[in-house]
Amino acid sequence: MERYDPAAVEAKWQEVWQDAEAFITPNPEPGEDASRLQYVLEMLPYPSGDLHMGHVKNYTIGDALCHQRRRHGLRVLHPMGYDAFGLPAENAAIREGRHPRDVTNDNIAAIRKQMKRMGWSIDWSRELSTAEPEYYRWTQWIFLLLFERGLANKREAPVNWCPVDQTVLANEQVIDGHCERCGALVESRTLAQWYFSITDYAQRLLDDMELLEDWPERVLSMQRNWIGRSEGAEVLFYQRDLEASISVFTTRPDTLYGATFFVLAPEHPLIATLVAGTDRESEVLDYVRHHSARPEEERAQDKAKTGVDTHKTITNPVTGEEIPIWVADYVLLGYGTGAIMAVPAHDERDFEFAEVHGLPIVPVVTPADGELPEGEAYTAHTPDEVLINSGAFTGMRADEGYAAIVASLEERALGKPTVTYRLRDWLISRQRYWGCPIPIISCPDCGLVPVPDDQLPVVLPEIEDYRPKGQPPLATATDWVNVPCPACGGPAQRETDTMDTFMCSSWYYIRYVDPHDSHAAWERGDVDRWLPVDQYIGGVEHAILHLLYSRFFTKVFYDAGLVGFKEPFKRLFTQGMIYKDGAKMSKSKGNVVAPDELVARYGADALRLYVLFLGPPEDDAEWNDGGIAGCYRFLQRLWTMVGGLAEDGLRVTSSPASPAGLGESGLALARKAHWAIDKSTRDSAERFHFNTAVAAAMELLNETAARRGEAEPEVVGFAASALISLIQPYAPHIAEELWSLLGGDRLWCQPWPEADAAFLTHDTLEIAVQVNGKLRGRFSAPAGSSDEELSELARALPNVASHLDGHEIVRVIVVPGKLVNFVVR
Ligand code: ANZ
Ligand code: ZN
Repeated sequence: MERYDPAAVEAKWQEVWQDAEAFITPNPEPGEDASRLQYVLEMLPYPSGDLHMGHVKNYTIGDALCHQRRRHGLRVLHPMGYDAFGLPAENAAIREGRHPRDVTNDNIAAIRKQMKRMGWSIDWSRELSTAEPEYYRWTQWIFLLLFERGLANKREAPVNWCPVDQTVLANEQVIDGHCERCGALVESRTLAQWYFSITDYAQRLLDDMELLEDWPERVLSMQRNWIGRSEGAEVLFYQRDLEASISVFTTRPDTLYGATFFVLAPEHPLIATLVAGTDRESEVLDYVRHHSARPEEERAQDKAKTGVDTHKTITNPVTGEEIPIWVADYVLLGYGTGAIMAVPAHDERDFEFAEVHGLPIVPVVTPADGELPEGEAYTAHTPDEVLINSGAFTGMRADEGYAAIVASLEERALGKPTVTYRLRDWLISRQRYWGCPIPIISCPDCGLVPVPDDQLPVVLPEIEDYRPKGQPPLATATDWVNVPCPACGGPAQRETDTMDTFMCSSWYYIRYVDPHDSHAAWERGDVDRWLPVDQYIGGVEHAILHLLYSRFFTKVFYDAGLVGFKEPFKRLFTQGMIYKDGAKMSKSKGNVVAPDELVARYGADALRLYVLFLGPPEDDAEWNDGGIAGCYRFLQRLWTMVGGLAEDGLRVTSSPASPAGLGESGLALARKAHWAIDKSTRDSAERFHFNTAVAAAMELLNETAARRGEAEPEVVGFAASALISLIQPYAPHIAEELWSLLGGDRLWCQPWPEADAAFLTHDTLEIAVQVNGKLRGRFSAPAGSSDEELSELARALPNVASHLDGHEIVRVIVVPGKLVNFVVR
């Protein structure tokens, strides 16, 4: 037997698989049994450099599932692609004086090579890159679909502007007021921007969570919070000088009598008119200038409540009183209506503000026992609380008061019940080069005109300098920008913003169905046969935006009759992170373990095995350099043992038909093999606990090695076959090699082994019995006996009974499957 040489074995089988087109999965024929189709998908990588260990874990989990499902007779779609547009490649290109396309394609080439080296069973015929015109032609088509459906709008809005990257940032790219990418302090600017109306879908994004099976609860709740549904009322407050009403959103209309002041967000459009020509104008506008720039997340959490008095008042619609109007940045423009009625007695933020600025505090709700807290807002919602100081509504229970006040406002056309969502429209414009061009032409006469379908794709123009200089880089390509209007033929200009890359990655899972179709983005028939994705696998860092945007797109496609399903990902699995020395493995922490070096040293199989062996895959795991060596040694032992068995003439063997007639050792080994099949199938298929599945295979190796001299050769052959078969999804190369060494063929398409109940149920275990730690007897018990059953059986042994006699049993310690210890006095 030759030495285990992973590099040689792995190269050999990768070639075999490629020649056999083992993992290429054509689309099903129209009549084909759809229950056999499985779409297993891992989130596509962003090609910013090499693959890191997080990718290795992600794709190894997905690959293990694919192998198992194929071997369960399912037809598995397992594609791969690259999320190839985006800032990091562009910034790297600027640094290196290269074209972003070249940087990206080099990275893709490196990643592809690494992926192939890992031996993942990917259908490479479906490979795609979102930065290729072949793909982004359809991203543009989707943009126009949204545009035609009224879901893509251009409007002026204050945006987060990164002065270093010279681009707009989404709210979630602003961390503590700084740019997520470069760390620069973010500024506020007003720009005309493209938005997708995802907010129109807020309620459906909530309701359809019902259709999601097996999504992690924490991801569902993150989505729910992000959407942030709030029920309440809209109330109109009349402002005399403006001769207009300003509307507020409140979740507590029952507290309307306690609204003692009114607050506008600094960006509120009425402020300038309100203070125009007054002696407060310069101070108020000064405040507006300085406070609009602060990111909303920060403002929402802020303790110090800054604000400025406009010296204007507004009428409380129920008390008729004039209450002061303030401008303060704890009120956000983008939520509700951008204005609030402040009820300091019952809202903490308003209370702090009133304290700081000396504004009146009037309690209007009190708990049933009448005790209002001192020096703080009363915000608790107790069931029987009642309204006080509330005119005709005084004495009502708060929930009745709520309904009655809203009804009376509605009667006077001063308010109505409403639902508000925290979710914002999706800002998709980016003022950068390396992205998908927005297929719109702006004409002075016709407005915003879609680029006609036969002129798609709008190909990204070649330009000299990608560096942003205040205007989008595409604006410098004047020959490209200036085009005749498709509607009237007059001079017009192309849109010079590019799209947020989240747009590219929100529909790729559909394109995989037919990635090279040049006539359509997809064919509905094929798509409806494969989708929704049966199992999606990715990092929890994408739990919100990527999934929400993909869900939104799918609903738009559904509404347009382009797909027959409402949710793209039926099941979702989110993997835990890999830590090293207590910190998340990342380039910036300098604690990255590079997959390449490990593969070179131990082989892809050992690395695959190790990332699965780290622990339950949903948990965060600590990297341990010694661990992979352990997995490598296991494979080496397996190699040596199977090599020996092959020399002894053993072949791939199926299970003995029944336990009858087997010797003691053969029976024990056959049982162990069935136990391993049962355990590793259940642990991996039901819970994705590949770690315990691998551990079961390791136990089976030990048992086989120990019993090979005594057990019947067929049983040894069976145990070895089962072992190889079970580790195939994790270490497919060595498994294939050893399988063929035992005379087997194409393990990747052999049926998954089945555990035979006849070998499982009668398992008995030998239990030792101690009294005060001294061994007093042994007995056999069926595996799976409960603690109570075991202690009953133990107590019945004569020698144990005599040692218990006359003593008080203080404690019974049961070590399941091993030991019962009576502690007596
Ligand atoms: C009066 C009131 C009384 C409120 C009370 C609360 C308690 P959620 O539950 O998160 O939806 N609000 C409304 N729009 C706002 C904005 N643009 N910026 C900051 N705060 C805003 O929060 C809804 C409540 O947040 C609303 O109800 C409003 O304050 C405030 F005892 O109105 B409430
Ligand atoms: Zn025109």
